[in-house]
Amino acid sequence: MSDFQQDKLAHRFRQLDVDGDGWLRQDDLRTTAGRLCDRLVPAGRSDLRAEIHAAYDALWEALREAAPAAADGLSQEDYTAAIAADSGGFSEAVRRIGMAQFDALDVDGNGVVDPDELFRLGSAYGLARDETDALFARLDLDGDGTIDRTEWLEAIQDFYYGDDPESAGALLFGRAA
Ligand SMILES: [Ca+2]
Ligand SMILES: [Ca+2]
Repeated sequence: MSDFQQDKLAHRFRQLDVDGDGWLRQDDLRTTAGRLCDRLVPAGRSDLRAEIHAAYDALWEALREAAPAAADGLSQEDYTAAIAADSGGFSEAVRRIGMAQFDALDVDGNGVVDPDELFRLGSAYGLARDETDALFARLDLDGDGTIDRTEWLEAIQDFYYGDDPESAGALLFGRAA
């Protein structure tokens, strides 16, 4: 794993370690899932809330499986090592979270995310319209003016496993999530 990848995961670890005690525990992930739901899931979509919580529980199980020596919490080193050693459970849980995020983002349910829908998410995280529009342009890999499910999942995958600082995935969790 490159220094750039390690830095990205260290940054993500600090975001996920909500209480900031240096240990990632299931409580941290449950808080993260709850905040994501509050910011993203439209009213009346309790099915999506449940799916996001279930997917974060699956993420925790996958991390625990990949870091068997860790007790009830993972250090930053444990977290990075668990992702590197993952046998598939982590990437599957990340994909599951990404799918649920996409469904929550796609407020009008037309199967693609448009710039307004991305801004709705970004503004909940304090991003300005020009920032979410710039992110949108990078996420829209084929340039057709919408983000489809494949493009969204590719960016998330790229965040965890990619090595290109200029990619959309590298920016995804910068300030946006
Ligand atoms: Ca849409
Ligand atoms: Ca597109």
